[in-house]
Amino acid sequence: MNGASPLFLGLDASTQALKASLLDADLNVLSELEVRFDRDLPHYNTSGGVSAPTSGDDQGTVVAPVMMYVESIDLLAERMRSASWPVSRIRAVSAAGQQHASVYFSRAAPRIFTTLSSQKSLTEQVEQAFSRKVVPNWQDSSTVEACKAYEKAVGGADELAKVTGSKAHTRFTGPQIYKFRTQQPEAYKDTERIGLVSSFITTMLCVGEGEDERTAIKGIDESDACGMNLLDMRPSSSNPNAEARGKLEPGWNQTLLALTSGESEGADSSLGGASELERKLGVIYRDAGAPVGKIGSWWTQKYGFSPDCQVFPGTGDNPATFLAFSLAERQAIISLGTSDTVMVPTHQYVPDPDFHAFFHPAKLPSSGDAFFNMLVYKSGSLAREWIRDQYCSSNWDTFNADVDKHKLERGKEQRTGFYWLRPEIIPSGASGIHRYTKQAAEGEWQKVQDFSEPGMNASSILETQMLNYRYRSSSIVAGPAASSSSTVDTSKLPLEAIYAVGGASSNPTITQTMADVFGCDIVKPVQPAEDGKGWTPANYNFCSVGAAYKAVWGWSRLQLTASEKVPEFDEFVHATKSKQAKRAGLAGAADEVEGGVQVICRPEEGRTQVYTDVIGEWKQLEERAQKEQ
Ligand code: ADP
Ligand code: XUL
Repeated sequence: MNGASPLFLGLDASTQALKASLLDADLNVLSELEVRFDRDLPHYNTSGGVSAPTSGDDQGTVVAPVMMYVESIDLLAERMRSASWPVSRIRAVSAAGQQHASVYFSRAAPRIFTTLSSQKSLTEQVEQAFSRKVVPNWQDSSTVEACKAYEKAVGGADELAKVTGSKAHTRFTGPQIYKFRTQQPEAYKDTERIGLVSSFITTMLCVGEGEDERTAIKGIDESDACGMNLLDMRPSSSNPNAEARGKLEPGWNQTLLALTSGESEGADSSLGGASELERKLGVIYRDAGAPVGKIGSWWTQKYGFSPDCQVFPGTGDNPATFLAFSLAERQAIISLGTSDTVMVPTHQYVPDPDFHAFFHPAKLPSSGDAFFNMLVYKSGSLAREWIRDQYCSSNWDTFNADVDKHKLERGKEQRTGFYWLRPEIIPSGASGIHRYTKQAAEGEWQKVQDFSEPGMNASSILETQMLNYRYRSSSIVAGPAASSSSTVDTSKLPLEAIYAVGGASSNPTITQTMADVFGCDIVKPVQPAEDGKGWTPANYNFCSVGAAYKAVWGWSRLQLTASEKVPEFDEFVHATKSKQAKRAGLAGAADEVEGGVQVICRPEEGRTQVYTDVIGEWKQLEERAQKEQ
């Protein structure tokens, strides 16, 4: 960290921790810090970042104290000071937040946020700024009734997915607000504004004595708003309510606002109906690279941030992670964590009740449509671990050897297994363990109790998972018609490169199987090693780094002259990383695809066709297994 060159900050307010990444203008990650809620703020008595259930809670309630999140901001600022982060050089900041979770600001909030003393902490001053003391967590499932009402209001799950990009989900913000309004109407009435965690952190970055009350509470980022079941994502051609401003006309859906606010259910008119809820939700930021303000005087006076530090809209943790990879077309991220998550960019709106569709979190309003679809699978690492423990001596090396020994081969016995240990998300509600074998190419698939050798379960689960991700990626890449009619052309390979991340991506057999099934390279982000000799794996927190990339992009845009072309986010990140590679003398290295990306696995000759040949039958077996559950 030499000289006085500009620095950039990305924050990640996730389930268990508040994390920060400090970057330079070349997108190098210089340092990271975090505050872990359970460990560092033990007086809130959380476990995994959430409160223990109380006797009065509805079934499925999962919440966290809003003041814990506030105190984590105080503590993070103190940690930046203790670590001597040169915060006066930070030119821009952007945050990411746990998706779906909502924060409720009281009528007093705007005044409180603009009259803060820099002598005191936020914790000491902002308690009265919230009309609800808890933040419903994304793991909350207490809103089943609200979800039913949501789907009914628009004509079913498929319709709701078409309108809002997802079917009704208990964790989504709209059903959560519905529950709050029905159960605590007085507190709802006393609510000045409703934000997401991302907009809450963004708001807190702008607080301080002398700030403007009218703009003190920040709006909601368009991409994060897609996780609310409230935003109408339909293209204007199929959206009767859309004004003619462009091809895509997202805005809050009036039918769903009327339902959530109680207007269409005959709720007390003093609650204000749909228009009051719309006011509470505030503006939607369509350009995430346009600043929402500068860092507040509380930050400049108390911690020495520069008054020139720009604040860019916060977004959801998944959209921010998506940004950390700045995917080109036909690239995807597959995260092999506790659960497996697949994120695929697309230029078409591809709603499907099984997936989530989000607007691209950093697109220029003037550019074409851009989205990403997210698939979430419960049976990720937990199911692989279960196979490892049951059949592979609790050892990943044995699991890997079993995968190699029993992988699908032409002309040999074929095996497929579905291991839905807990009700699955994709396919929705699938459960149980189902195994099938076929002896010859023209034979029939038979359901079997067990395979002839225990180790066969290892290849079976891994191949099924990867075929599943390939099939669904194909349907996203093919566009809405293919997705809705299930007529995916499985002979084509959907992707050209996959970023593999998460714990299980360190396993070379798992990434090799991924490469073979998808028929494409598996890549990892890298950054120049500190000793200048080659690349080092980028083991940083992708979510806060993605948020920081957005801040660098937004800030760079402000430095352009009027005649200079504003670059797209992805273009900007690629160009900056290539510059970074050149500067480090590493451009063109044999294993480098482009600056900052390294190939870790390539498909083995001939293997992909083996999977292409079976994927259609595999899909039929998946449907059969659901019927036989
Ligand atoms: P999360 O962020 O969801 O908590 P991680 O991304 O840290 O999870 O991934 C944790 C998972 O990684 C564990 O559940 C474990 O099964 C898996 N994992 C770690 N090492 C390996 C390995 N060598 N092979 C397969 N899976 C692994
Ligand atoms: C996504 C989801 C989680 C949270 C975690 O739909 O619910 O990934 O965003 O923070």
